[in-house]
Amino acid sequence: MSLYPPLTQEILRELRTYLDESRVVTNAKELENVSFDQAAKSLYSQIPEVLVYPISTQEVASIVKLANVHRIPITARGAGSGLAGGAVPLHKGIVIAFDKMNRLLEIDKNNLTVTVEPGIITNKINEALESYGLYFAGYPMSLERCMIGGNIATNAGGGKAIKYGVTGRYIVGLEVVTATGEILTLGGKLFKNVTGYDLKQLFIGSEGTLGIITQATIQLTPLPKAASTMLVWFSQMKDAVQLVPEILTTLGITPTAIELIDQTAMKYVCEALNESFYRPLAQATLLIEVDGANQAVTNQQIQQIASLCERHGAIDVLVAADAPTRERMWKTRRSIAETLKQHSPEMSLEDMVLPIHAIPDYMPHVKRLEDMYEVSMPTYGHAGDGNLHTTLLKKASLTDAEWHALEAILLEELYTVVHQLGGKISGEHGIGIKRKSYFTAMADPAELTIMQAIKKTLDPNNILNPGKIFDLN
Ligand code: LAC
Ligand code: ZN
Repeated sequence: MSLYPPLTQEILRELRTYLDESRVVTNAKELENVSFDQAAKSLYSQIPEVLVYPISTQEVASIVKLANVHRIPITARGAGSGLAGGAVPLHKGIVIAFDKMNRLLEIDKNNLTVTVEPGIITNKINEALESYGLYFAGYPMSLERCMIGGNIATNAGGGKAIKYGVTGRYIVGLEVVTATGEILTLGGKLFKNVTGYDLKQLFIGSEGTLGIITQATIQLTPLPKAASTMLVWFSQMKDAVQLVPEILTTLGITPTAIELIDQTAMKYVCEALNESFYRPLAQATLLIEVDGANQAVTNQQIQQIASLCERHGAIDVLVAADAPTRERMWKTRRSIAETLKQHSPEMSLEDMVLPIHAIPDYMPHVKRLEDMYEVSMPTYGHAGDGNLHTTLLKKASLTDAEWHALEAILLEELYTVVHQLGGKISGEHGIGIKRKSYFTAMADPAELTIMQAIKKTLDPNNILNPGKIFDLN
């Protein structure tokens, strides 16, 4: 039995008084399109009762007020590029899609900010800023597809977090519609603000469970004038991962990125892209980048890092000689998730985060579990900030049901290792539905109780993305 009442014709009629007919959608095909995200569809999907496309904050507020009165669940949706089932309307109800709230409202060069609506594709923000010599540095790897609202709702991270941090660091102002339909304006064009509790930060990364983001002001960073990028191949995985903290601590250089790609991930992605970066003798490859104001300096820094790598077991180094080669290196890295999904649509793409010094202790466990259960779990990711994408690929010989049973065992094992090494089960994709049971089992009970109390206070009828992150008792 559903915990929520059905969405009646009367509620639909009311919605159509706020939004024109064409933006209140009930046709089966379109509802199906928003029933899942990038988490395995066979496990995580649900068809909502209605899909709405607001064009203003006022419209969002009206929809939420109505839903709150009738206790109808609401799931806010960006591009549906999330990986934890966060955008799945688990309890049906209303999906609010932000495709039509996608304007770039203001570039304020003098205050180093840009103000946007949530439905803008993240990369479009940076494209618009390029001629100003500015950019939003916290963008995630899926920047060509994802929307900024989803990035904020998940506090998404990316490949340059060592130097630049993640989304939340750059969100200085936020407009949020609360569960009762109030419009909150938090922060502003301010790079510091300790005026009361930092409510803005509470909404960032709350996966749509505490409020709905309708506008954001983003702090900008000067676009670096130079960057140097290289691939470094290691015959031994342990040499590559042991080197990561060394690179960060011994040279006095903060790289922009230190990305890890293991042998299987590199092989598959190079085959898919027809790219030449695969080396059969290399268990691991690091993609390392430094950026700065001057090409001579970044070149010299990348050479220093290359020498350190060569002294510690690197078997080959390729420094990108030009921008197209740099882009080929990054494209290779960015394309791994999609490539592995092609191999195994039922894959489980993980994003555990560890203290960087614990990565060498983590990797042998992946190998141990691969051998023990005869599965392939390519591991790649943001080694420089400890955030790894171990990806559980479905064994072809298993049925979906058998695979999902094995997947649960593997996840339990991996998450236990991560926990024991001082890590957390999600560094950038969030808990959503997918990790809810693991998160609630592993969380400190006192921490979980506070989170649940916050949810109950801000969303007394539990209408905002219910059933995500944790359940309420
Ligand atoms: C990446 C996504 C999967 O790093 O987070 O490619
Ligand atoms: Zn990632």
